[in-house]
Amino acid sequence: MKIFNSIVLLMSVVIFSACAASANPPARTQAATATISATATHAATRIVTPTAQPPVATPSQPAVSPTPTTEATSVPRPLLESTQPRTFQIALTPIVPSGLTRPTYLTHAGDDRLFVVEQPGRLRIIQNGQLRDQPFLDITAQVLSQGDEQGLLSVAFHPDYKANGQFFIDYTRQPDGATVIERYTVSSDDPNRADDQSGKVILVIAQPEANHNGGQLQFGPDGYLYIGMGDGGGQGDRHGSIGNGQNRNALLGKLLRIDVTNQNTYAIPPDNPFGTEVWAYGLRNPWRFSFDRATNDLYIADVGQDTYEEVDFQPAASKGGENYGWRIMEGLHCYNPSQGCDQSGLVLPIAEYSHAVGGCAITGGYVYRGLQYPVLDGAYFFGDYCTGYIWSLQRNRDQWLMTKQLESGLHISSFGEDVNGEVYVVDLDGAVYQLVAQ
Ligand SMILES: [Ca+2]
Repeated sequence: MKIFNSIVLLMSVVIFSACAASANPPARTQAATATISATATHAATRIVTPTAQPPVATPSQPAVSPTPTTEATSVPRPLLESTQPRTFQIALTPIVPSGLTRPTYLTHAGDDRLFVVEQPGRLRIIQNGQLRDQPFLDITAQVLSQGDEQGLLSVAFHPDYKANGQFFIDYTRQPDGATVIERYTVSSDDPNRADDQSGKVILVIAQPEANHNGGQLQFGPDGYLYIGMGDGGGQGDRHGSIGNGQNRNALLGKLLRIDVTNQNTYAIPPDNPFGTEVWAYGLRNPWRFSFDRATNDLYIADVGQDTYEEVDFQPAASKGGENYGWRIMEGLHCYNPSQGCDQSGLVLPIAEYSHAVGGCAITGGYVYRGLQYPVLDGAYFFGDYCTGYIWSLQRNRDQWLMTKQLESGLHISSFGEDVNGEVYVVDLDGAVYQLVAQ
């Protein structure tokens, strides 16, 4: 049993990272049922400006402290005294402390239930704090979930779900691992059961390798379905002469935007920037992205290659077409070529952290817009899969303040929101926590 546990831990450490060789699994010091909390200090908060900068050498960093401290991103920036971040302390309160099988995502359907995605191919419901035994949907037979990054990866309920009962899932299929976007409908007589015969495949995208499948679905404030697609996998976006990220004719390495309302499959919105499904490009593996429900701004967490993890930002007024840089750049640094890369036209991240100080694979989260903790309002929370660190990003005009809030020790596979905007943390080891202010 002990050996088995070790194997599971080793396997789970490399999930979602194509480059986890240098990552060390975090020590699990918290009991699963205990509230995870820490005191964060903010004196060292630094500011990341979104302007393009030439590559900057990373200063040597001290060993990661076992106690949470506020930490700058890896690129040294001047500390701007005039900007004051809101200070707060967060903690994680267990909602479902165990019992989920490799949960990869959490969302809601416009009511008080939480829907949790299990990677092997099930959707589960948490209702009144209890995990229902009966899955909402079970499609394990058609899901390929062998590679660490394969499986059922997310679900998005249609904005008009109450009327049409439609939801959309993103998974890698049997037997070839291609990405499938499929529509299902709730059963006519049970709100806690999907009609498992209602599946309608609307989009299939071939995957050349097992990793970098993206997997996030979100309906935007415009009612269109946004789909995060990884670059197809392997090291360094090696497929094609310029990789997939920079190839605007490929659907890999992109944020896609399609119209699925009143469609048999889908239509391309007339205002997409290139006349195709592509909304934005130059992404490596945008495993998680989200819209700020108050401002409609878009936050994309793009998993890095060997060294840097990044958060990309798209203002609500964007018309699409952004090039977020991969594989020309990894974070704020040239990648291909490794020096002197042409950064013209690229949209650089608003924040990054290095593997040396932060982890191995970024997990994007949400801007807090809930009701319970007004002090958190407007802060974007995200984490790292390998270390379990959780950071906040707060905007002050054109400056972004990144603060490490918590060392959770969890394998953070995702964040999620409920209907009221409260934020949750999903632990791949089988638990769901609510993010709270202390
Ligand atoms: Ca980038």
